[in-house]
This record gives sequence, C-alpha cells and structure tokens, in this order.
Amino acid sequence: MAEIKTVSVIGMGYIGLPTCAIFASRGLEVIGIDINEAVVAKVNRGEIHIIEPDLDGLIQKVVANGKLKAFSTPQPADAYIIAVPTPITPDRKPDVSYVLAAARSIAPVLKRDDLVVLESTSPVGTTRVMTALLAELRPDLKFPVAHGEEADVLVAYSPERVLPGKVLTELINNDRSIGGLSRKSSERTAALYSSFVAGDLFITQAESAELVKLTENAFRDVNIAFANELAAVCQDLSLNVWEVIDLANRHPRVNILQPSPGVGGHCIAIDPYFIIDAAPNNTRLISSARRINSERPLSVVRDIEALLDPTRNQTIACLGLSFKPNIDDMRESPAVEVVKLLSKIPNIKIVAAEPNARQLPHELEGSGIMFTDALSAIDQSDIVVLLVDHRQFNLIDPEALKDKKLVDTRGLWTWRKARKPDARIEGKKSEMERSQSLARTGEAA
Ligand code: SAJ
Repeated sequence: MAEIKTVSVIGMGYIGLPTCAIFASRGLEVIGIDINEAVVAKVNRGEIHIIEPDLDGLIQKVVANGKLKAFSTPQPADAYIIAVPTPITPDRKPDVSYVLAAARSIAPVLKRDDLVVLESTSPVGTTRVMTALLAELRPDLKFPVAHGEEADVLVAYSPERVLPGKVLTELINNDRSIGGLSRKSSERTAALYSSFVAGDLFITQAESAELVKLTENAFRDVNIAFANELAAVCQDLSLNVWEVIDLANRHPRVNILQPSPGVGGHCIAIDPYFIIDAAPNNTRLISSARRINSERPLSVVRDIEALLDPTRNQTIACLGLSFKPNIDDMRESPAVEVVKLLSKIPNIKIVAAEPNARQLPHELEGSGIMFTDALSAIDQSDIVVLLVDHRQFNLIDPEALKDKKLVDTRGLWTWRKARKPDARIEGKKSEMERSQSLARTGEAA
C-alpha cells in the first residue's frame, strides 16, 4: 500500500487544529476542513482562533511553508481524521450528528486505499455506525464492516487524550489506543500516527478504544466527585478538607484529587453520560459522581448565602470564571454557573473578575454583573469568592482580604498559602523522594 502523503483533518477545533499543525510539521501535506468560513480564512492567514501554548507559531510556520491549507469543503486525501464535536442532547443522550455529517461530507471524495480515522470522543459502536453510513453512500467501495481484510477503504477509531494547555506536548508524548475495524486498518493508522507520536501505540478493537476514551474521563470525574464528597463531609465535621486530602495523599498508594465548585469543560462533565446511556443499570457509581459534581455550584451558592447579612445590601466579588486555572475557556464552567445562580439572589451586587478574558461570557451579559479586575472587585466587596485558582490570584496580598468574608472553593488562600510552617517536621528523605511526594500532593505546582 502506498505511503500516506496527504492527510485531511475534518474539524479545526481544539483537537483538529493542533493535529493539523503536528502532521504538517512532520512534512505531510495537510488539508484542514471546517464548516466555519471564518476559521478557514483565519487559518489560511496563518492565525489561530483558540488559545493554546505554542500553537500560533507552529500554524504560522506550516501555513507559510505551504504544508497546511484550509478549506470549507472536503478535498481528496490519502487519510481523513475526523475531529468534530460530540455533544450531549438536553436529555443527556450522545449526539453523533457531527460525526455522521463529517462522514457524509467525505464520502464523495473517498477512493480505494484511503484511511478514515475517527478521533472524536464517541459512544461505543460509533465507528461501526459511521462506516455503515460510508458503505451506504459509496456502494462502489468495500468497507471493513462487511469485507474485513478485503476492504478498499480502511477505518479505525483512535481517540485524542490531550490536556488543554499542554496539547502539543501531549499529542506527541502520550500513548495512543488504535481500534481498527480490521487488522490492516489498525496497522495503517499506527503507521500514520507514528509520523509524530513518541508514545507507544496500542492496537485493540474499535469498541474497546471507544470505551477507553470514555473511561479515562469518567475515572477523573469519579475521583473529583470523591474529593467533592469529602469537602461536604469535612464541612459537616468542621474540618479543613484541603489539609485532610493533603495528609491522606502522603500515603504511598493514595492520590485524591482536589475539591472544586464543580467539573467544567466539554469532556469530563459530558463523556460519563455516554457510558451511563450505554449501560444505565450498571453505572450507579458513575451516575452518582456526575450528580455530586453537577450539584457543586449550588452548594457553593448556599455557602455564600450563609454569609449574607439580610439587613443590608452587599457586594460579592467572584474571582475567576474559566472552567479551570490559567486558561480563558469559559465553556461549561462551574464558576460561570455559580455567578449565574448568585445573580438570581435579590439585593446583592456581583462584581466578577477573570484575568484571562476581556469581558463577561455571553450567558452572563445583561444580568447586571460588573466585570473588573480582581483587586478592584475585592476592594468594593463584602464577600470574596475564589472560584478558580489562577496564578494571578495567588499573588494577591493577604492584607487586601483581611476584612472580607471568604469563600475559597479551591483552598488557595485558606490552605495552600496558609499552611502553618511549624506543622511539618522534615524527615531524612532524599531530594528525589521529597519532590516525588510533593508532586503527588500537588504542592510542587
Ligand atoms: N478538576 C477538579 N479537581 C481536580 C482536577 C480537575 O475539580 O482535582 C476540575 C477542573 O477544575 C475542571 C474539570 O475538572 O473544571 C476538568 O479539568 P481537567 O484538567 O481535569 O480536564 P480537561 O477537561 O481539561 O481535559 C480532560 C483530560 N482527561 C483526563 O485527564 C482523564 C484530557 O486528558 C482529555 O484529553 C480531555 O479531558 C478530553 O478532551 O477528553
């Protein structure tokens, strides 16, 4: 089979665009496809529409040297990578319509020996469903679902698993699962990814690879829910949850995550529902974890309400709106949810600060919330609510917070900065052992 020289990436979003950049940087001819004309025009100017470290320089370079070209309609290629969103419907069912639309769009340009790889997080069985659609649209070609190793077009599932903020390094260094619908499909997919992946490639069946991706994010959701449940337990017992977790994590086989005002982003808060939908009678733990995490914003609002003085109007400073620290992404952000819930309480003024953004997100516009910088928000407030532990908030002078009532949902001021120096007696561990243990407790960061 001929070498893959041209790769088309369908969907130039948070995953597709960095994937385009990496393939192009390894010398492949890359065709980026997006239905959004503005994204296509931007990429063709060598610019990016998302924030991701080092991506701008790389895109600029590969567009300038002609290795990446963007289009709004599919073009012929040797391999197609589908990296489109897979959201959930309002009743929490997986919505694979973008995957199927992408398959419909490439069907007319497919030819013998082409490879199609689905990367989008998908419910188990989607790769097969997508392939059946391709087979229906192109009866002149043989696909692996019906023809196995005799197929003309090869198809595989290979999920991305990169962390926003570290996408370029994780794309290269993370191991990858590859679930081909035939052995040849897996081998050709592995050959394609080995053009840039330094991690190991593991071949499995498509359905296992689909479930692996969902499992990773459900695992994290369950573990965050454990930390959030502990936070509630500690509140009942008047104990400091940050200290309890920190000390428990010094056990060599315990690694509890951090409590928070909830789980945001477009992956961890969504993907567990794909498993719940597939096995509703056997996902009690995953469902409970989802419930615990999605109820967190409301419990933060209750904590704030408990501090309100009903006899006078008060101002609440909400610090941080993104879904996690040191990024600008406010989609599915629990911090935004907290502010939205607060805005329904009468007789309070809300002042919000988000150092990575210039304005409030759309969903908070017109709700009477003021947008300003952290110090001026603190200055005019009675209650300060820390919603995201951005590095800028770590630098705030404790003097500025002295007379304020605090709700520290990330333990930044009430634990990480406030730990008593005399509460630790250093042992005789080596430097290496010490730094390993600090990394486990999150202290090193
Ligand atoms: N969070 C906590 N406590 C913690 C860690 C995180 O409350 O101890 C919250 C964050 O504040 C945030 C949410 O969880 O609101 C998700 O943040 P994250 O950093 O855990 O993950 P994402 O959504 O940025 O990226 C995840 C990653 N998955 C895993 O770590 C298993 C990433 O590797 C995936 O590629 C990505 O989802 C994806 O695209 O699926």
